Amino acid sequence: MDTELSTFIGAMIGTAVGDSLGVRREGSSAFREIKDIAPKYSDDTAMMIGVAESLIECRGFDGGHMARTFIENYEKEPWRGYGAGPQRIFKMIRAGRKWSEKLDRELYPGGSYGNGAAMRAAPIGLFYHDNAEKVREVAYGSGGITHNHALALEGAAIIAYAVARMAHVERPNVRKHEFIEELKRFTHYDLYRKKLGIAHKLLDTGAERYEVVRQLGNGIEAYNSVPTAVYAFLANPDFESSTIYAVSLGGDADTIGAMTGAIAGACYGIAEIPGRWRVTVESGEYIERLARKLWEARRAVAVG
Ligand code: F2R
Ligand code: MG
Repeated sequence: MDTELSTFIGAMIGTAVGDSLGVRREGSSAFREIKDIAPKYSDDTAMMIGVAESLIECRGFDGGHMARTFIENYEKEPWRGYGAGPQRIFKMIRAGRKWSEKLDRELYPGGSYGNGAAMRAAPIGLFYHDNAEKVREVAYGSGGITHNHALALEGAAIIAYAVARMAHVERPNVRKHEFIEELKRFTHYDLYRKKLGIAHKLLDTGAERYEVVRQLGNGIEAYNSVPTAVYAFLANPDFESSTIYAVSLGGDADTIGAMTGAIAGACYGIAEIPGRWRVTVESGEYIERLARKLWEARRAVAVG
């Protein structure tokens, strides 16, 4: 299989697998490894699918279209466990408000800093993988439909950029320290730079799980989960161990699992995702087809 195509499918199936591995552990405080995925993915994957569907149909980012896609998908399956903010925002838009009004700022001071923009960002990194500024611009545009706190948007940009970079590394030999330094250079925010620096140090010390959670976090806030996902990816040698480890940290396990799965899936490619997960993940065939369409759409835009 074409390496780039394998990256696209790996990142999107990786999101769904990480999410499905963690979804039964979301909110747990115990450190426990689990190896079986749940039969259903959650809002993390549903919204990642929405991002991909819209990028494919519009051959790039269109905020109005992406917002409509999110809403239509939510209305078909409102039981997926969506965050409180997005659910209210979708209803506000249905009632006539504009998607671009930064509606989360009416719900949370300064907007939402939840990780809902980051958890769905993988297709953006894939589609724009050769253009870091476009990755940031579209991560912010897509994130801003539901999240306008600077740290939520930056978290989305970091996940999208991490996925994007995986299309350019000679896998599976990611140079961990260079990669984390690259993310530190990419981010515009001191808090992320600081946390990525902590992740760098933890990589060197081989820290216990409680220490990773104490220093990086495992919460629903983007800044308490995005650096943790980067760490979970870098601290483990393959897709399987990265995602099992991510989920074993507890807390917002499905979302840390989804983000880790996106980066690890992009890095190692679809062939390295264990078959037992690849064949049982919900809507796996649809997600693989979508990843292929996203890859084709990117090639058409790049060529045209
Ligand atoms: N919704 C969940 N989990 C809840 C349980 C689901 C259950 N299993 C079920 O089936 O119902 N998980 C999903 O939501 C997270 C992503 O959330 P998102 O999209 O960021 O939502 P929101 O509402 O924007 O933010 C989440 C919470 O963060 C706090 N918060 C955000 N900004 C804040 C601010 N400025 N000030 C204070 N608090 C702020 C609030 O508590 C929000 O509710 C993922 O985990 C996904 O899996
Ligand atoms: Mg979650």
